[in-house]
Amino acid sequence: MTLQIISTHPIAGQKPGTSGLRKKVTVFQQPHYLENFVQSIFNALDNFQGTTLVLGGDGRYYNVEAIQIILKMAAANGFGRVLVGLNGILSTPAASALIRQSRAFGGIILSASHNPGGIEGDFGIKYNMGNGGPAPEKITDLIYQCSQEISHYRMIKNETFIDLSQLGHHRLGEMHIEVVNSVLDYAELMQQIFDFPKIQALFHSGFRICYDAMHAVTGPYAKFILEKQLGAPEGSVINGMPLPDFGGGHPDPNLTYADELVRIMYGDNAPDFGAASDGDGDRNMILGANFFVTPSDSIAILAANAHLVPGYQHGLAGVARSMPTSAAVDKVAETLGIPCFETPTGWKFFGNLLDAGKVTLCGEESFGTGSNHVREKDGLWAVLFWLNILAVKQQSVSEIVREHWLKYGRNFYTRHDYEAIDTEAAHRVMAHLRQQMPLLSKQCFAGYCVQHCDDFSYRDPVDNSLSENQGLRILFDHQARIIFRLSGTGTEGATLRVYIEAMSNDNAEHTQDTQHVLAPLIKVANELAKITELTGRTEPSVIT
Ligand code: VG1
Ligand code: CO
Repeated sequence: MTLQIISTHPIAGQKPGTSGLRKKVTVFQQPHYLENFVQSIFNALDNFQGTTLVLGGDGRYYNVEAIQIILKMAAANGFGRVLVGLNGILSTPAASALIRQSRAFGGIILSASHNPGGIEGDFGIKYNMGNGGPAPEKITDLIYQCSQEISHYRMIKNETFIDLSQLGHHRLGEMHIEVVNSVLDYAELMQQIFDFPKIQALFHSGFRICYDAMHAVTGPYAKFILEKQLGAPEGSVINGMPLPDFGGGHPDPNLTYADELVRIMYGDNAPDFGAASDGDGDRNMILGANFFVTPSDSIAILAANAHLVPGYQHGLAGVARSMPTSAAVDKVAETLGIPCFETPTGWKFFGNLLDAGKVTLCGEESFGTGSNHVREKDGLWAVLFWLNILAVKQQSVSEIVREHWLKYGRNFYTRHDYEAIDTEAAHRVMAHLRQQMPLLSKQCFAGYCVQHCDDFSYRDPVDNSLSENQGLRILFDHQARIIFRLSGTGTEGATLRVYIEAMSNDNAEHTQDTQHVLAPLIKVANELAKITELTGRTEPSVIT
């Protein structure tokens, strides 16, 4: 094998965000761009010579080309073995499971998750550690630092394209490559956690599901598990074929972008259960017939019913949620007498808590739910968890949620996103809010009085690391909150996220519309942040 040492220069902006480095495909296609970042990952790691690397992505445009480049770089950098998903495809949770099962040194996941794909769309890359979880901040900071100092990268010279379209073994220089089918391993893991016979019986009794894979990575996993193993009728999985541009759609499972599923679930003769997952398969949206379950409620309901599922029948060690996620799960934790941790946004902050055995379930308001079975959020796992609960309780989705509200109260919750706004305008909004915060204490707005304001910071209870500036919080009495943060995953301008929550113990109010109940607080948020004045936007681009 011929080792090439190729000279390069640092490229600005290779700073990983909430979940890896995400940029337009055309940015990644620039000379040396991908290579620089991959070499920076390797430069930030120690002692991986001869070890195993897991490699795969969500199948979006440029996935296959990037994998061929990374294989040649992994060989030149001294990895002993690379496990690659069939056709270069691995869902994010399956990659996490594979890293753990194969005791790999780590993994490289190629994904921009819920961002649009195709030649005009986004691409992304992130590094996961040997525990299967996203690299923590101290590693992503180091990767960034390496990207700013890089002078050369290593790659072997080899013109042959490794055939990833079939299972099998290859050699590249000294390195061994194995093309694996992760669907089977993943399905087996799910079978260990959930009561498959009970779910089979549920489908057998005529229960109907519609699962929208959004032409993204979960299609093959969902078809195999739901239709083949669990016996849901063929056609229960829609948009099940992964496409490089996700069929032109936006693979983000929410009420705006999963519109086909929403039409079915709110139409005549709607199925009993609806679900969707995102580009890389780590997010989930849960629907009943004519009914939407917010992700914040979903994690609370899973926690409250976990004892019904074989994998969690002995109880939960604790739960964790990202700071902007509603406090619905906190109440369940209190009732169960287990700890509830509040972390910054991004799955990487759950890793230490899971590794230390402090928590079993984790969730984010952004349609992310997961557990200690892997170290990523897991869309299909959440769907199976719901199916297992539905099979045991023999109630409808809406009945389960309403019963939950009756017992714990309802945390009305919404997120308003202002996408692709001017970056400077976004920073002006945050600066304006920061400036006002010291003056807000004890002031009342629309009947809500401010109790506390801060810029959220988190001290990791396991390694004591500190993460600051994680979102501006305005906490009111009666458990109401408004939170502002800027997205760390967008690729165009800036995205301002406004999270609004209010608690209701009044059962008669529980069936009211969320936007209606939260309207006064939404108005307060817009006025305090001067959103229209500073950004020119009169309404959010997406409401979830
Ligand atoms: C968003 C979500 C966050 C999630 C992240 C990655 O980040 O808010 O909760 O962990 O996406 O999810 P941000 O910084 O844009 O708010 V995924 O499915 O895109 O890997
Ligand atoms: Co995702």
